[in-house]
Amino acid sequence: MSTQSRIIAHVDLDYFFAQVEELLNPELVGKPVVVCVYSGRTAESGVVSSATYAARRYGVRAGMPIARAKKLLQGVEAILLPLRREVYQNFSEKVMDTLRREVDTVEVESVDEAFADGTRWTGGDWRKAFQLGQVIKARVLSETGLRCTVGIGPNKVVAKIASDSAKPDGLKIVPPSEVSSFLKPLKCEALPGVGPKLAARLASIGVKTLDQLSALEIEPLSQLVGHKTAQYLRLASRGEYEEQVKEKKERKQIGRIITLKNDTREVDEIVDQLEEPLASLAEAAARLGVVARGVGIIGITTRLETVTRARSFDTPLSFEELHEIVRTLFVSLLTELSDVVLRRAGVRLFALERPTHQTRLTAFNADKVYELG
Ligand code: DCP
Ligand code: CA
Ligand code: CA
Repeated sequence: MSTQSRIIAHVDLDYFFAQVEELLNPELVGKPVVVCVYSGRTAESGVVSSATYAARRYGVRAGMPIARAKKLLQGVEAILLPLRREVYQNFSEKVMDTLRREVDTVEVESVDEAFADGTRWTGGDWRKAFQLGQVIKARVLSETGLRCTVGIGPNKVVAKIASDSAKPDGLKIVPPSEVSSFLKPLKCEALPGVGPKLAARLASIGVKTLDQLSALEIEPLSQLVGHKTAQYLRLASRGEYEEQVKEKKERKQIGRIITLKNDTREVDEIVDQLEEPLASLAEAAARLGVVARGVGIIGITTRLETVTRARSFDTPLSFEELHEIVRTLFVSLLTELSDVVLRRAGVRLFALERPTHQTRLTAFNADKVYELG
């Protein structure tokens, strides 16, 4: 199949972190909700991570200091929430799995974005592109409760710009015949990878739109921004930057850590409390479609020191084996460190790999994952 006929979708979750908070607490719907990363230095220090559209109406934006957001929202009934990364990560993984069930190749771009190659799904027929977008949006909504915006184009750059242009809850199709007219009027910043600095540099030679950028000769552009960037800008501004949608490398490890009910060095007590985190890890591994050949433990002592032990094996471990190894590791750790009392304890799985003969994630379920391969 020629590169011209690819049909690529870019999926971007709407006001992602804030939308998850809304989803988990329906009372927040429609209100100005601001998810904040508190740096912990003072009660107010930190930045805005994500804001609902109701909050954006007052000028609140991601990356803005919390104090500034508070000022903008003075007198408004706004809700500021601390970031819960694990919660959003879980939703993110659910969304990615939903996409993987629908199309062949999914490239996770960030916690709230992915490219999906819909060439096979549509049979390369642009008349089916809209339907693809609708199906993606409907599946993501029904399986996770989240709304997203989908952009579809003949390559990743066009698809990404299309979704940016259609937020929120949008669907924008840019077939090959419309690429040029879609891109031309846009500002240079619309291109992925063009930030304020690069845009300012381009503006210094009078280049503000993609139309102007695409008309520029490669030589003066290279002198201004360097050869590599110039080549990207030239192709991307014409909608001709082709890069395959590729599944990224697996996550290297996954882990869970808990604060123990009370400080202890009793192995039974510790392992009992790690039961649930271990099960949740097994589930996460299942969701990722991987098995683990390595397991490690971590302890934070009452003196706030970190102590760890780990073992790896030649073959993937069953859930029972994991359990056993975790216990053994804690026994040896606490025997060796006879004066240590633990405040927190955790488990991590590493050497994650896809089991052989297993191509579809949907074929896994949490109970069986460690028996495969
Ligand atoms: N994020 C962050 N800090 C930033 C930008 C983003 O912590 N400066 C996080 C929070 C966002 C998530 O990444 O929810 C995704 O980033 P987006 O830029 O896609 O922003 P949103 O999803 O929040 O909004 P939009 O609806 O505009 O996509
Ligand atoms: Ca995004
Ligand atoms: Ca987003």
